[in-house]
Amino acid sequence: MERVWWKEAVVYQIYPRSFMDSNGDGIGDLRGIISRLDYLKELGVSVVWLSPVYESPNDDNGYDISNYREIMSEFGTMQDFNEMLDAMHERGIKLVMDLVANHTSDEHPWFIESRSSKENPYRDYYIWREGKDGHEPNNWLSFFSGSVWNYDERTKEYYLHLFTQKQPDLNWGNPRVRNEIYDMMTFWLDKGIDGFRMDVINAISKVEDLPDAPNPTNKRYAWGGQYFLNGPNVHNYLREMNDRVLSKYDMMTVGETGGVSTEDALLYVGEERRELSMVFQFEHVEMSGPAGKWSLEPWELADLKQIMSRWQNDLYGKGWNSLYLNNHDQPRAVSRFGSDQEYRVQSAKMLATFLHMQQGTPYIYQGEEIGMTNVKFDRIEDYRDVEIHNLWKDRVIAGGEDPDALLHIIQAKGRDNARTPMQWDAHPNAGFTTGVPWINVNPNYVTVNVEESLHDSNSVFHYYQKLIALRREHLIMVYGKYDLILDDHSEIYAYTRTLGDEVWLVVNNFYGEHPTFDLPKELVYSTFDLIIANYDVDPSETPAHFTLRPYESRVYRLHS
Ligand code: TEU
Ligand code: CA
Repeated sequence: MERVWWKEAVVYQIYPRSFMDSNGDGIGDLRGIISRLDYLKELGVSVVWLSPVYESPNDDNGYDISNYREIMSEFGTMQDFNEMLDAMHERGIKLVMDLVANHTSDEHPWFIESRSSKENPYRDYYIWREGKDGHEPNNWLSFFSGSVWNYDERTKEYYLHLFTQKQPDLNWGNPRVRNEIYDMMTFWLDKGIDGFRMDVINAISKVEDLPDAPNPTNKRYAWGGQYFLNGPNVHNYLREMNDRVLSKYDMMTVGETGGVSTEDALLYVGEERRELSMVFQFEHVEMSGPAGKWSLEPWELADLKQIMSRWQNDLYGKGWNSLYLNNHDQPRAVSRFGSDQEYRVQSAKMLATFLHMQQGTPYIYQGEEIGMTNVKFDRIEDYRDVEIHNLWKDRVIAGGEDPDALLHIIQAKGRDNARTPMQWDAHPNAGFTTGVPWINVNPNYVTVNVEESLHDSNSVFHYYQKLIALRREHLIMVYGKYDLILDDHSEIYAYTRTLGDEVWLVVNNFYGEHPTFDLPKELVYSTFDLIIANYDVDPSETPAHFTLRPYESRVYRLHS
């Protein structure tokens, strides 16, 4: 595979509202980010992905943009932005911005024009339809509960919104819309940013006639993803975007693409396709069984192996993977895939090893590098996420479901798990703010925090630092071929990486027991060295046979 900087990078995601507050208003901001760049440099990451910082009424925390060319006033000014970008570049850190172009805010001037009359020149910037027999134009279910349609009194038509009512979908079929987006991208790239993370980019092309979705269980609304995910023109639009914008810069792109198979993904990231650098696939964060996201069904190690290995194998030599276990939309990785109790530190390190040793660009979500955990708020009022509140209205207030049962699920799966303030130190509010934080801090900040992690040479932080440093030294971590071993083992997830005549063996214990590892016979070696491990390893033990401790991880280099 061709060597490129973004394949060799480690990306750190900042959710600005919750990262660092510089002025005591309880909301993270750009000057707060600037004040913590030395921390990121110490960690060693080479790229920051910054969740949206554009002007927004914050119905969905910045994923509802009312002006693409201004900074949200709560976050600072364009001058702060310019300073932040320079400060990152001075430290050798590149900046990837969030591109939210499937929809805007309903407070964007384009939408204000669009809804004002059917004849307005901006009418066709959005997707408007007449009702059908006094109902919505079709039965599609929104990502955030209820219909995707909202009736607008003024012109007596409905507009489409896959997310909240305040996030109307842009009409990408209109070439004027596409030109506006390309110009806006050029504006930011000319400022010197290094790439885009593209929000729900595989939803920008809807099928022309917007048919009803199949509705076997006869609910009021039904999932219509097949009519808007990976739609008929999505690749034409991305090629056009690539020709007009992306190809002109040395940049990276990562498309957020829920619902893609590996075959679909290769159409976005195939090396010859001239579309995107990589995509975020969702299969491993959607393992929870038929009831979907809002269920407590446990995930299975066998499924995780099968999914991750399929992505490793199917993209190998053809297109690039991204690697992530959590982000601002997902529960905390250590709570979900590891253990956030007795073995928090060990399991956080194990998960990091498991992920960073695979092929692809790893993404670290803020706080993951110190093993931050899920939070449990006891009252629905303490949650802030619009998705959670819409769900609550739909299922408890309108639907009469048991509030305690739903709260329990929200505590495990809700997006606010990822959005509590970054835990900097043991001062009140975790050192995030001197004021009242916009969302409560996780009470475990007293022990789980950056300051503590920096002092402890055995911390999760120092383990991440080592993994990131290893990637800079060893091309095998980036370009080596992945092969799953011990496929059927119920507790161990093990694999090898191979580059030329170099072989690395990666062994991860996903549970709190003491399984034994036996090296498959075909893997012969004469000498070995230990690359990294999350426990002290007895030097007399060999990679041929050993017993693992709870959540233990080891990486060996095998010499033939
Ligand atoms: O997310 C899109 C998406 O489909 C999911 O990640 C979704 O938010 C999640 O599964 C709901 O549980 C992107 C952003 O990452 C998210 O924060 C925004 O809310 C959404 O788009 C709308 O812009
Ligand atoms: Ca602030």
